[in-house]
Amino acid sequence: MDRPVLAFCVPKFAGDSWRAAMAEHAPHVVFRNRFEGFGDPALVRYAIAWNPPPGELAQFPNLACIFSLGAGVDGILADPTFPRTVPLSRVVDPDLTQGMTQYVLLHVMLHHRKQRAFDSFQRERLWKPLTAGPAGDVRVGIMGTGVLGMDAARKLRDLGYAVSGWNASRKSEPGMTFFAGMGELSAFLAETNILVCLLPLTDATRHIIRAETLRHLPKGAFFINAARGGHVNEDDLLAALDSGQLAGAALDVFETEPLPVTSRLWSHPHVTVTPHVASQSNPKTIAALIGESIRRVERGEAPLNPVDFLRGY
Ligand code: NDP
Ligand code: OXD
Repeated sequence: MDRPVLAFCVPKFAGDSWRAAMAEHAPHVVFRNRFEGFGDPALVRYAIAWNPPPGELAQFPNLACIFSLGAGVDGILADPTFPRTVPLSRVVDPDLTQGMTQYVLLHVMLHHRKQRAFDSFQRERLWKPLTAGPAGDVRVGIMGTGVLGMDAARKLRDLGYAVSGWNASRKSEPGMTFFAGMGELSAFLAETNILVCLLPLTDATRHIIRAETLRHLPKGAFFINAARGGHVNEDDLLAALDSGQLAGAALDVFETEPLPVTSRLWSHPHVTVTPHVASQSNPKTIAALIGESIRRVERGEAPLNPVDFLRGY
């Protein structure tokens, strides 16, 4: 009998480390990428996908499950031919969560502790103490306290920060304040000193960071985007940075990636740019989760962490 094929649908990337990790965690599955050819489309039972070219997944008639290479699935669902009868499993991995929490805490503390100012004073050999103030006076507002946002929120709370979350549904967690839905967005923003975006990119959240939302923040707030560039209207963001409505921003994701060399964000004095590395998928830990999902699907069960196609995340 033919062995099931797992198609690695990731443009420009052969996936050697994924092949090795999948051989360990699902040895009965044959790993194929586009460079060697996927072979007979009818034998493809599984796919690992990240921004696949439109139509690539739809060519496999017998898919039993698709695995996103990351937590966000917007780049997969953007394909209008995506086969919505096939379960799509996304990444929920403690390693990925920890990496994101590190990124958020790093930029919250660089801002709160005024480290960028001290860096510039050092270049001038300037001994100039500034006061950061207590963490409890700084409110970090997290848009999207899901898997990633809630972990960062808990650790920020444990460091003494005042923490709020904004979600589609109402959540609760000791020592935090929660807001829900568009009707409560302006109240959430009004008390946020450091705004963190960790939302999934959907029709409801595209360009949610724009002039009319930024104006609700207290003047001089700081913005951290580690979710998707599509959440932000970059012209409005630059205008808010230029006017001082925002004191600064740490941006890991952009409308166009790689960030075009012509973008003003590269050289803005109050912007920190990182190249979509806030948290990176680890083939070793994620292949173990995919192996477990494959076993579940073969038993007729749902995979781990299935995406709700109606919500889009
Ligand atoms: P989850 O699905 O666990 O959490 C999403 C959260 O967003 C939920 O709390 C959800 O609320 C909330 N939300 C969704 N839609 C809305 C809306 N319309 N209004 C208000 N709240 C909303 O996702 P993860 O935490 O696992 O991941 C979040 C995102 O982080 C990913 O989608 C991805 O884009 C990004 N990411 C970026 C990485 C990077 O390196 N830059 C790495 C990994 C992920 P509710 O529960 O009420 O529905
Ligand atoms: C993800 C990402 O969604 O890396 O996991 O962006």
